[in-house]
Amino acid sequence: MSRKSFPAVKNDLLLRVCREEGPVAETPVWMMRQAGRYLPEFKALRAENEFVKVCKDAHLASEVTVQPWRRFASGELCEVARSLPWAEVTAENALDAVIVFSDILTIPAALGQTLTMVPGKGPVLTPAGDAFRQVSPEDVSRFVEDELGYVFDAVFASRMKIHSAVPVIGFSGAPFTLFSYMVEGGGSKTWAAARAAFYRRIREDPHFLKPIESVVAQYLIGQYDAGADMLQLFETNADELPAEVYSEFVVPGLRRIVAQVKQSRPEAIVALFAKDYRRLEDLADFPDVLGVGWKDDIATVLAKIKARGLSKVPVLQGNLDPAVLLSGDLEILHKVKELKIKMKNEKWIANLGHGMMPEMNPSMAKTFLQAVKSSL
Ligand code: 1CP
Repeated sequence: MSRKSFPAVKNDLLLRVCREEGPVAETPVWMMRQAGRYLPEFKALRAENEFVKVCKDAHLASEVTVQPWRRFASGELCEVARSLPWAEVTAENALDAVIVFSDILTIPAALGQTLTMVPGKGPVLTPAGDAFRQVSPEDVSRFVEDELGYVFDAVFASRMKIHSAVPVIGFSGAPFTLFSYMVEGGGSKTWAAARAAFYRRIREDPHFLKPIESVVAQYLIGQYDAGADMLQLFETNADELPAEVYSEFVVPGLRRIVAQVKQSRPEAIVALFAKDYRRLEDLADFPDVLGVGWKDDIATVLAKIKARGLSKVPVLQGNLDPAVLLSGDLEILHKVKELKIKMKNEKWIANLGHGMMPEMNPSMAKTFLQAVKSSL
């Protein structure tokens, strides 16, 4: 298989920051969980359509993917920015990427667990048990194409819908986070069952996650081929294991996934978001982009990475506390300014340190985007 050919991305700021050697004057920006949850147009679409149906229908999924771009593509000034003499909006397009509407739980679903979205609770998977599908190495490509091809269709439809105006970001859950959800059957406060199962499994076979790794790598490659230029690995549960366990038993798999994707698709940009991992600097030598969660100080993370003396420092992405968006426009402007000072002349993709929340509104997102794009 190979990649379809596409018209070049028009606003390629995000790609340039990742690919070019030197600094790029402007800062690209997007928001984790920008599609869905808080947007009224998403809520309206969801009221009519079940979550899994939206994921599986390329028309609906691409519709949700491009909703934030439709809203934020024009560089209108937000009220607060307009009233401040030191805030001058310099860019026309506020939002520099769209992320495909899907979920990390598509892989557990493909492996045989039934996924349902329970209102007020979140995603629920039927128990993994013995029904767990084992995919042998020679079957991975076919399996991913058959079971997850609908995500590739959603990526392709999204890119077509916006005529390659901005890059489309594809994503996957990383193996440990997927394993946690598969064991628990959904989200968990403590993740104790997931950790317990993980300890048992690595004792039997330290490489037990390898079959999931191959699926993840192939899944990312498929999204790249369908039109996603950046691919993000979400390791939301990186901090749910002791750091030394994570480092010994999980990080090598992340390295293998990134290596496999980069080897077969050198132009693909790979981002890793290992949320709150205490040794983030140890991950700096393999992804193109390294996400920084909101609990970390991005300047400290950068200093620790630089102290490693690597030949190439990854682009950092993040890390505004999403709660800042709930604290008012002035606070958003102050905090974004602080971040800009920390990341001045550094390679940086402005983003939140985790996702948008359902209780947020579009005006908060807009203030954040305009604050990044203004000359604050
Ligand atoms: O911008 C976007 O929303 C893009 C699509 C997207 C992404 C990147 C969705 C749609 N989910 C995800 C990733 C995802 N899903 C992660 C990793 C990143 C993160 O930490 O946010 C995780 C852990 C999930 C699992 C998940 N899906 C949860 C968390 C449950 C828990 O208790 O831990 C929830 C609530 C969902 C549902 C979901 N996924 C996406 C949307 C829009 C929703 C809301 C559900 C709805 O519409 O009813």
